Amino acid sequence: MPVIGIVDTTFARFNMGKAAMDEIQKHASIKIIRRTVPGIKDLPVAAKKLIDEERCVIVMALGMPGAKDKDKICAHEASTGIIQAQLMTNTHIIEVFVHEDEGNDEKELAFLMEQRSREHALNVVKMLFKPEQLIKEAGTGQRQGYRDVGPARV
Ligand code: RDL
Ligand code: RDL
Ligand code: RDL
Repeated sequence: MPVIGIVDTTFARFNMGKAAMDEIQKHASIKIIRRTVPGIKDLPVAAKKLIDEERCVIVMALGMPGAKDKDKICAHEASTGIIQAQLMTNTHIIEVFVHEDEGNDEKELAFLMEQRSREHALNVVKMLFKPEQLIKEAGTGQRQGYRDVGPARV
């Protein structure tokens, strides 16, 4: 039976890991190993350890880049690290980032963080168990958190 890994951060202003775990458990009875690290730059190695040491077949890396310029740089660095960890392990690490300034207020931010975590958790379930469902959704303008934008029309 495959194991799914989840890593989130204490920096984030919403419990993203909890939402992701809850969503996965609604759709699949599967073992989940969860880790929490301080911030997004700590996600790549935590995800890699879940793959190398805990044999996770896919990992979700969840976090919240802050609103300042230095946070955006930090997010880019974290993203690059997450991609590197994927290439080193030949394993998907689904990056779930919600930028603090994506929400117009705290309520919208919390909504977005919960919704994006849950929708990417569903993507993980599909990648593992229903890859043909993702092929059906190809080119349909899916978004996570926001409303889907749909296909471009001619
Ligand atoms: O390794 C310890 C920290 O450096 C690490 O946790 C960083 O990811 C923390 N951090 C920053 O240093 C920063 O400037 C974070 C952000 N910005 C950020 O926007 N979001 C984070 N961490 O999750
Ligand atoms: O690993 C899950 C997602 O992080 C990954 O699928 C990203 O490529 C999704 N994504 C963004 O997070 C983003 O900020 C995409 C875009 N922008 C984009 O412009 N086009 C995409 N994905 O195809
Ligand atoms: O078009 C509006 C948004 O889709 C766009 O601003 C995205 O870049 C927002 N976004 C992120 O910034 C991100 O880090 C998204 C994701 N991750 C994501 O995983 N899925 C999204 N948007 O739909």
